[in-house]
Amino acid sequence: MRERYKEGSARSAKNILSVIDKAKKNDEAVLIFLHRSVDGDCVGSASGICSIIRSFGAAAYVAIPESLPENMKFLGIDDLFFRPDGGSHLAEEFKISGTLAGRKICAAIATDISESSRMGVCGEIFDSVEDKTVIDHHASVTTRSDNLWIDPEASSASEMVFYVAEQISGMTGKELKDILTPNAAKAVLAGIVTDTGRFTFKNTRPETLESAGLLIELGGDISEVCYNLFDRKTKQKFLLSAKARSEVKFYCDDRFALTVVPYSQFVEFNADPDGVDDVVSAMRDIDGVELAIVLRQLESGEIRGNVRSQEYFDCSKFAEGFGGGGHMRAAGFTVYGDINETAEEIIKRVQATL
Ligand SMILES: [Mn+2]
Repeated sequence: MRERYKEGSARSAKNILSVIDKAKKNDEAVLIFLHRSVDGDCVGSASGICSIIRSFGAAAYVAIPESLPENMKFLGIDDLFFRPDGGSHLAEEFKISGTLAGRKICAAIATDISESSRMGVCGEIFDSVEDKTVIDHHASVTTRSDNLWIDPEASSASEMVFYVAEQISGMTGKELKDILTPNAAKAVLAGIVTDTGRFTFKNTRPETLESAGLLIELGGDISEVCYNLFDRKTKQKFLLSAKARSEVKFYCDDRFALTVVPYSQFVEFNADPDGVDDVVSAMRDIDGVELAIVLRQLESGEIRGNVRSQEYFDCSKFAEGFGGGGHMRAAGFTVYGDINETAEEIIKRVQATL
């Protein structure tokens, strides 16, 4: 059943094994990269790769451009991360000597992203490393490397990483449970759960469920993952989400739903930036709505757009018009400026295309 991923995952597994060899031989470290506005899939896939590399005795860290969202703390994977602007001992050392615990960086592996422009403060580091490997399911690729595995039909980068782990197990004879720790398995499962909307999106294939089943066997607790990533919420988040839903406006004969959440509302409800994460798919699921967009303004002035469609609208292409990207049915972008003017520009562009 997993036949379609065989060639790509085998190639990627060989790349990772050679990176592990190189790191061990020279006592150097591997850095793994993910995208900014971190989500379950980039965290899950990067953690999976980090666990694989460490299980063979090589040094590896996940370079993260922002703090891990509160709803992912339950994963218990804090020890995998290195935040370049985080002020830790590692960050200070890296700033001064470009090393991590005395080791030079010998290779970069990007998961769920291939472009340094979407890695925030970590992008510059990714660009500076010559040996690059990419495992991603986003179609847009600008990074040049022989070691790319891109499969836009895969549900998630995390599912791809699971196949890489399986291949590495087969190639080395090391058992899968010794390659993916229980916490890493849980993180990889969280990645698949996130990008498939708990196995409800069209990207959920039989092999996606099969892999999720194996990850549960390895220690991933599916109800813990779903509860923390989807259902659990603070009172503040609940109230802000209700406010954002009540302010939805409809355009294009009710086929387009938009809600705008200025920073002042996050302050009013004392809610975190992820306070409206659950709103966009709820809007997309309204009968007759093809396209849903949530615009939120963060403390930094950054305006984030989340774009979801039901059947035919190309979210990725639309987000690219604002410097972002993603998938056909789910995409995002970040802009700066006035949130109401941004909303007007969005309405104009949607009216011209939808
Ligand atoms: Mn993804």
